[in-house]
Amino acid sequence: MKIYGSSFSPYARKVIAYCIEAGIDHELVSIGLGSPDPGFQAASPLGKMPAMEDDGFTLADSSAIIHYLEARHRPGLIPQDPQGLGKAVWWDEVADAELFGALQPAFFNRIVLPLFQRREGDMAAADRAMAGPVPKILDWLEAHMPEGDGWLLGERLTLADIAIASPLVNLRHAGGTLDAHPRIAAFAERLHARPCFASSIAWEERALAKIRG
Ligand SMILES: N[C@@H](CCC(=O)N[C@@H](CS)C(=O)NCC(=O)O)C(=O)O
Repeated sequence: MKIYGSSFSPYARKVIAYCIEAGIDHELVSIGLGSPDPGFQAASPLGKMPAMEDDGFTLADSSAIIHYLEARHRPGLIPQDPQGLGKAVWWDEVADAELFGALQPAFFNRIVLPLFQRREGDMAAADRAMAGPVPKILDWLEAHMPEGDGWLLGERLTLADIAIASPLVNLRHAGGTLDAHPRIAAFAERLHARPCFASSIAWEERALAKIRG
């Protein structure tokens, strides 16, 4: 199976981490935003990453891809009981829309524009995001973190944990800290140390250091 995307994308990173946790063989075809790669263009009707191709079947959108893979391989990373399933979908949406939604202006203007596209970022927009929407969603998340070594949906790691952990990597890249959110910090440290995130984070940090010179 091919995954088209960049591990800097929280959505692509989520799919890659899911595949590693699930033990699903995959090849990352590394592309940039709006890539003309014909395989990516064929797999992603709206030109957004990630997209995938699996035995000739193409699909875009991180959540759609993960639900397809869960149905195809049954690794058990998404609960199948109605309530567990509903909660997993909900946490995935919180991660994609609320957490990364709040953070996106900071990541885009501090990292994507200046470092990847060599264009000036809107630092005021980045600072506004980091001063308002980001702490607001982090405050909420802090109050809903699992106790101790627990997981968001109970006793085992699920898509919910992978989905929330992924944009927390972008927070780190964008210069955000979790000093005021110790429970999220402990969760992030635990999740980001897992092989499913650790190697991509190390690669991303090396790439950023190289670009920054
Ligand atoms: N809901 C989509 C969001 C995908 C998305 O917005 N990806 C961004 C990169 S992080 C993208 O490709 N943006 C390019 C564009 O909007 O044209 C998913 O979960 O995959």
